[in-house]
Amino acid sequence: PAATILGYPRIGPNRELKKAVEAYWAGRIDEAALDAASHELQDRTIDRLVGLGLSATDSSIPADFALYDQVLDTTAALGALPQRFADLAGTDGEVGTDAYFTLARGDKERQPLEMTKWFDTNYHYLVPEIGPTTVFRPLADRLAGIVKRQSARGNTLRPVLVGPVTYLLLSKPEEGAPEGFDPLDRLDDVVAAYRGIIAQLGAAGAEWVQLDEPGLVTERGSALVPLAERAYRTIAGEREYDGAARPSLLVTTGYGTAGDIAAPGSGLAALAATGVEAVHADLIRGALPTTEQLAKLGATRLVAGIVDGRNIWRNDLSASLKTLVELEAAAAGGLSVATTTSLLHVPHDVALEQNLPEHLPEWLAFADQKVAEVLTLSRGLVGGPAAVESEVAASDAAIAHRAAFAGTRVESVRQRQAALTAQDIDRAPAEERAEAQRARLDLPDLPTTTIGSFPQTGEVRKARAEFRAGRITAEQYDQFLKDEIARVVRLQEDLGLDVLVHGEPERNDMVQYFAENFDGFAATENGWVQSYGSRCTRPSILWGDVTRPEAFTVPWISYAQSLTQKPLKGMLTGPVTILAWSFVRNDQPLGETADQVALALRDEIADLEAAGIAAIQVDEPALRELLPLRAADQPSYLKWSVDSFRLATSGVRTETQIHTHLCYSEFGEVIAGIDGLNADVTSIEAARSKMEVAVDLAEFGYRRGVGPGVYDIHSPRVPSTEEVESLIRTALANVPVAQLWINPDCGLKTRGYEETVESLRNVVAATESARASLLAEV
Ligand code: THG
Ligand code: ZN
Repeated sequence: PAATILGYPRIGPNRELKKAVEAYWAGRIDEAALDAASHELQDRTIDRLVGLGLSATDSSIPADFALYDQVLDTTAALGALPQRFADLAGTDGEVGTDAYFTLARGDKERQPLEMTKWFDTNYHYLVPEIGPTTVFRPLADRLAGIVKRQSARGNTLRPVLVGPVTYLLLSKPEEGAPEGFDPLDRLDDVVAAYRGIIAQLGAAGAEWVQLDEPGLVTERGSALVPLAERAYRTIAGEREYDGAARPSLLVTTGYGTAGDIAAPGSGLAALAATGVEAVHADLIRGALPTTEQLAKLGATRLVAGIVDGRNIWRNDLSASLKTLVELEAAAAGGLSVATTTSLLHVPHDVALEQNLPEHLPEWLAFADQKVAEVLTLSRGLVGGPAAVESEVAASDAAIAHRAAFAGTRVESVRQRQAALTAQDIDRAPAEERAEAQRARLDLPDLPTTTIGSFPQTGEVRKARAEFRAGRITAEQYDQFLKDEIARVVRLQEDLGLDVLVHGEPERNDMVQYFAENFDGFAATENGWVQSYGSRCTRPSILWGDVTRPEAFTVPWISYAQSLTQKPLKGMLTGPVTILAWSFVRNDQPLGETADQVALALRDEIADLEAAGIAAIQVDEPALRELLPLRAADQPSYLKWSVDSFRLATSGVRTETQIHTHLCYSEFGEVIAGIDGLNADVTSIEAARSKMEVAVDLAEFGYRRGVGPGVYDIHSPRVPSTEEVESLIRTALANVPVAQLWINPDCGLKTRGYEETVESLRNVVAATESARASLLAEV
């Protein structure tokens, strides 16, 4: 194909897939109805892509239709069930629809497969569990069925799988695997199954198969190239499998530079030498391949990822065409135009947005607009600039408009940033702060608190919807929220918690809420992006210089504080998380944008402090998420990210306590960064990892307040008092009592009230008993 995309949003323009899948789980529709709904969406998606101009017959359109997750689809196509789920296999080892969803969601006895971040994105995949005896079998019936169905409709699709090296790289050793076992040890076995899958897809009519190998762009990328060479020699070395022609193969490397970053393109050249017909490079997050490496591609086609799959800004077509023309001259095997990654990370269609600020739509490209950009660039490459003159002129005009638009550069913001000094990110020494805060807050040993949100009940969501729809007045909605806050404050007093929260009923999402209250941001109405399974978020668009027109959390927090004598925490989301979960302007370094968000937050924090709030929490759950994939890029990231948090939080007095909250594990990697945040109290997800973080903290020698979670809020299970006591004991064995806080793992937003109240009651009881035994010891 001359023009292609690596993947397309699966959720549907009106979240049709989400609705169908959730209806199936709830038993409202049967499997036949789920199939019908997903087939209908597949048909509509393909018809849409053909309508936009992609060819229906030359394998330009990827068959990328996971019901839940593409890594889980690959697990199913390999029949790679871990022992603990072995009973789910069908008679030939196949993974049926219910088995597939059981892996994703668990059942009464079993935890689901672990969910974790897909590279440095906000998409989460299900981690395969691979052991020395995991059986791999070619079981591509579902994917082959999709290919055949579309073939009957006249469409030749290109089925997509996660490639073998990346699949095993993203896997974890199955429980019980011997010490030192690495899933990549099973490469040869898995490769044999991939050959079988590719043969099945070929038999179903696929002319091309796409294998995604973004694992090659990670820090382990260089070391993985020899493994990839071995794997792909076996898969692609011959044009025929057992006498039947195999489909052509495209290997993609989105999200960075494949292989050695010192020799851009060397990873592609190594893949090309194995016999694959096409290799793909990400030309935005990755480096441009050198001419020398391009020469080594020989007859292998280069698929140039030049339209950004990670962001929503309109492509600079002039610049892209120039790059493509240069690449074409050097790529003897031919050049195709493509996206950098699957379009899974962006919403469907700008045209579905009716209420964006007037200036914004022409700057943007969602998935459908990106398809058009790919096609325009491909036509420009074939027909020369004259063939796409009007499209290029429109792109030039939009980019010029954006650069010159007033809100893109706000002088007062620029001046404030230019005047920042080292003092602006510094506070009094931590010990001095701890003492002043102890005197002010007057807390017991092992103070108890929660992370911030309380259950968002159907009632809260209903009231918000009614207000949005104009069915209740602003006054009525306000009163509803106040009543809800009062109820949550009273509940916390009854439970005997020490530092209270207001519960956040006024917030839809911890990032969108801030985007809606800052200038420089726009929220979408329909810009849903899959986060995991059927769950989606609507990332806001950070398009201009950021300011905070007026205090917006202060009224809620002050009201809540007025209801209690106990300290109540102000609640904010930190700059890094706001960036990580938004679409961020791409015309200046992220660190500069982070500082602007930090200054807006700093203003809000100053107002909270002036209103008498003694403890302010600034959450950074996404600090780990944006960590660059390559070690060489990590120190500069940790510098700007940590400094932006400090810029937001260092304007307060010594006796004002700054809290932060982090989740999504792998703390070992960022513990120095966490220390650098210089927060007075840090709460961390820990219950699921059985307090391993407490050991990490001890090894690091962490000195400030810390609350490793003692209640796993990701499960409806109520922990017993004994269980919580045992976690507190483990924490106390590693963290001095003066530093230790007691709190759940994360916010309570997704939990129900019944289990929340019971669990918190046990947390408080366990804390009281721990305090009693501490007293008994002295
Ligand atoms: N907010 C944003 N991004 C996030 C999270 C968040 N990324 C990481 C993590 N949290 C992802 N987790 C979730 C958890 C729940 C949901 C989405 C992402 C979710 N979404 C609702 C749904 O799909 O039905 C829609 C929510 C809404 O109406 O806004 O439940 O917290 N930005
Ligand atoms: Zn959390």
